[in-house]
Amino acid sequence: MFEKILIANRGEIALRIQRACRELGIRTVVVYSVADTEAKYVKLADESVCIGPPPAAQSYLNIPAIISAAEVTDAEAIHPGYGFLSENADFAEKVEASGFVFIGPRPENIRLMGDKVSAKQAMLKAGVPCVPGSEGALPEDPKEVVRIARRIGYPVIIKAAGGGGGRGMRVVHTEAALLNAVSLTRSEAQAAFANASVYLEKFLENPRHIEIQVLADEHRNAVFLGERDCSMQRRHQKVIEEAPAPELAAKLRDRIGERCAEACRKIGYRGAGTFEFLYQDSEFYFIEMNTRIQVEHPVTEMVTGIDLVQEQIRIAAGEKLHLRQKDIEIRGHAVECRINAEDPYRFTPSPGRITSYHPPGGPGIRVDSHIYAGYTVPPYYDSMVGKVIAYGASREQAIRRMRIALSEMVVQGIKTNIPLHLELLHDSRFLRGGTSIHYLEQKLAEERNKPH
Ligand code: MV4
Repeated sequence: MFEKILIANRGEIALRIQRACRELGIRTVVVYSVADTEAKYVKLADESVCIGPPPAAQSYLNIPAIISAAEVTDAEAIHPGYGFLSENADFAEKVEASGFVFIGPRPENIRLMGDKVSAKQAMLKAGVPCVPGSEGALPEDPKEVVRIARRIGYPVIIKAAGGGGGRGMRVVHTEAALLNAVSLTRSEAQAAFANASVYLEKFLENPRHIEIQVLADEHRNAVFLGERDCSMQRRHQKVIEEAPAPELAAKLRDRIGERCAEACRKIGYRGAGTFEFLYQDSEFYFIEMNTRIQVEHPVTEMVTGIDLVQEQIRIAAGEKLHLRQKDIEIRGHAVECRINAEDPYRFTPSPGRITSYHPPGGPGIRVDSHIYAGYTVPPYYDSMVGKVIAYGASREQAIRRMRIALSEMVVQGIKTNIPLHLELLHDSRFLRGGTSIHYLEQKLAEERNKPH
């Protein structure tokens, strides 16, 4: 096992990784920007290295500075967390070329999944069901493009190969609008991702977002750890996640989960990973694979009892998976609310000093957050300041516990989205479960139009 790991991230996930390291008896180095100098998790780490000024491009995305920090502190491995450099194949490659272990998949696999066209081709070949669409990237010939869209049937969605997570997409309802939309998406993709390659898919009108968590070691062993339902989102930012997905038959979960685990074995995947699916009319359609630990990993940890970050570290150290599929059981239900420093209805960021803080607690409540009274939320990064996770024997119990937790929770000095969460936790459609990816935006639009 490693003796020292460098954490190339900030905020709640930097603290979460530190806790995993401490439990494994590993010393930690945290890198931080000038804006995070006063953060408590920086002081809690065994060592810390300032790597640059507040803008992420000069600090948390500064590859040479991070690798130098690993060199001067004699760290053996680098955990990238989520966001920042976590899915940057060049970073993973440079980390390994400098003699450190990258806690994540092989660079080739990160690259394969970063290009959504090659990801989909690899998954089709590995037996994972995908959204019907073009076979690979669209050709230049407009007649061919029209033919492909006709075969798929309207509405179709154009997606950039270099996009993902909702960036670089356009829905087309008629043939008349197709070619102009393709050329617009191509130029936007060229500008945003330096890759004009685009592909077509059937547009699914009312799906849910359900994702499968996997773990794989470098000896071609792979398991799946059930699913998460992340349909409650606004502008591609998840708001509430839960595990298991409401109303999903265990048989369907096991069937798709086994396909994902088998795909990992086939491509030689290593580490933690997430297969993202759209789920509609009892069918799963693969859209993307994430090659990092995700924000919402705690709901999976709560229902499986498995520490995903510790597993990532063990896998990176070359250990064989000690988990077998038959030993992985989904027990109870977990819900996660992302707590953002923002106006709860206008969604504008609300950085600043937290003047008072009372975190919730009690049975089944987990708080993953780095904040404290007196902490200043910097304006330079994502507005998420933590997550509250509620576990219960049933979905109803988890939701009841979450309501109590958030009604106890006090964060003063900044605005947070806690009031929005409390409203959603009483929403009859949410309580029924199984709402689509469009539900929250529709609900917010209706509320805006209501006279007050
Ligand atoms: C889709 C889709 C409907 N049909 N693909 C958005 C994020 C990116 N991961 C893929 N996305 C979508 N792809 C087809 N063929 C609808 C979305 C989508 C979405 C997906 C997951 C979660 C939230 C979403 C919000 C809007 C659109």
